[in-house]
Amino acid sequence: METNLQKRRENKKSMRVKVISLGNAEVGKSCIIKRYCEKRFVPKYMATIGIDYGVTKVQVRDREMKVNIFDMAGHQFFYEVRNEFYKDSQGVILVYDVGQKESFDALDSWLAEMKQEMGSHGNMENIVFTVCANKIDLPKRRVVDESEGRLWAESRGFHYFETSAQSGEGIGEMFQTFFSSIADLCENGGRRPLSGVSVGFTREQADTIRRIRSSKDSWDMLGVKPGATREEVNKAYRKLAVLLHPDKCVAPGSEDAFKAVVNARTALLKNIK
Ligand SMILES: Nc1nc2c(ncn2[C@@H]2O[C@H](COP(=O)(O)OP(=O)(O)OP(=O)(O)O)[C@@H](O)[C@H]2O)c(=O)[nH]1
Ligand SMILES: [Mg+2]
Repeated sequence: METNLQKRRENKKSMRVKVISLGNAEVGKSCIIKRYCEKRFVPKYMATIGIDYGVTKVQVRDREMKVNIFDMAGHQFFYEVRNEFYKDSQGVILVYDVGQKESFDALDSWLAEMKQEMGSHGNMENIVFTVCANKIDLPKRRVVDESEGRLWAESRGFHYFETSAQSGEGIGEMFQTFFSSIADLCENGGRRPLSGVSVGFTREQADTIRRIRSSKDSWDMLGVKPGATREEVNKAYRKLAVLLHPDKCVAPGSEDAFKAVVNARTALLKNIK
């Protein structure tokens, strides 16, 4: 009894983490953070001068997390200011604009700059990276497609999200997954838990199974809004079914997750005309 109580108390302890944002100028780093923290979008471009700093509190499972966010300027000009802020980060939000190929191609050089500034003591392996393919609200100007971005991210063991700071799409999910992975990292003694690639399943599959386990209802499980159409439910179902089909997915728990998704879809379709 006492041990359980102690454990629960420990879990309630708050964590302090540091995250940074990286990516070319004007890709939307500040707007993504603003959308999450302030729930708003500013269309006018105001370049970040050096660094912007903010702090936010988030609840991850039963723990409170105090997140220090360092929003970096993308302009080359601010390199000198940026370089001191790479150290001691637990998480990195890498952003590119899906309408600007150069910003996608630049992701490698952002990683290289970070690695160089972290020096020999820093270990890039024990940091959670999430990639935001941003500005998906402008499909006509899109030049980097989802599979290209996802492959780049997931082959490195990074999360990948399609986002729009303008509409808010993908932002909540991105931060939720990001913070939950950082919590996993902290609980794992500061080491990134085994990446999906090396254990035969992708991070996305693992995250989806975790999300399905913790979903509050069938809508939530399929990731659609209450009141969604049959078509939307089927589309969401198909995406999850392909991802989690037991024939293709070897992640632990995929079979149960797959069954749960099938049941959720059946339950929802019963009540939609
Ligand atoms: N349509 C659209 N515009 C966006 C989106 N995100 C950002 N923008 C716009 O893109 C411009 C740049 O956004 P910022 O967030 O300031 O870009 P940044 O990456 O922080 O730029 P630096 O601070 O200079 O490195 C602004 O005009 C934003 O309004 C998005 O998802 N969709
Ligand atoms: Mg900015």
